[in-house]
Amino acid sequence: MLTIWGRISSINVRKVVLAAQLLEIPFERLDAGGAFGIVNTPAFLAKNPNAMVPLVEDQGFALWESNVIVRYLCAKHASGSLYPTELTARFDAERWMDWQQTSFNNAGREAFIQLIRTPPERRSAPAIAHSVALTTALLSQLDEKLGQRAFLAGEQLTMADIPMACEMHRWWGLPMEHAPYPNVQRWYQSITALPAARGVLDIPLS
Ligand SMILES: N[C@@H](CCC(=O)N[C@@H](CS)C(=O)NCC(=O)O)C(=O)O
Repeated sequence: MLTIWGRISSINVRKVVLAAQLLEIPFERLDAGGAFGIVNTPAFLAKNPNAMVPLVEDQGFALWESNVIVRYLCAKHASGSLYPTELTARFDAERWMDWQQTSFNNAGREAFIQLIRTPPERRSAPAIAHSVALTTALLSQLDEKLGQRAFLAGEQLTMADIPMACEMHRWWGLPMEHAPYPNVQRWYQSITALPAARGVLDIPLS
């Protein structure tokens, strides 16, 4: 059985849990990271020297890096569907996964840290405003793309949608005004309606 180490309060852990639930593969999730510790134990570090979650172990194969884990699980269990096999379709999906991790996540992280993990009296309004401005530009791009296709990499759900759905769960969970992005909202609702989204996209941020 697949073992997933990581606290569910981590967006990167949620990606892996969402992937496993979409793939309907049996798994156990063990809390680790943050207040749960464990990540600095020798046993954990031997499997992930970065001392971070998520970490998965699949039949003795230990793997870290959330988007890589999503790719691995989809390639193993849903080749030709969640993991597109035609080359341009696959890299269309890959592109959105990297965009989530290197562009969108970087833009929105500070607003999340400030609004969820920083006490109100220590929050920086300029830092929040900067993060929101950076993210707003990316949301416009995302909304335009999702006005042209049902899912990020075409008309079918693929691995590309998994990290971005978790990202939008985090963004829309921030206690602030949110501008409407109708195409992103339509796409997101189509994913949150799936039974696989339970326990992942319906939990409060912490
Ligand atoms: N690039 C890594 C980043 C992993 C990461 O930043 N994990 C955070 C939680 S989101 C972590 O482990 N922080 C330390 C901790 O929780 O103890 C990935 O996508 O898996």
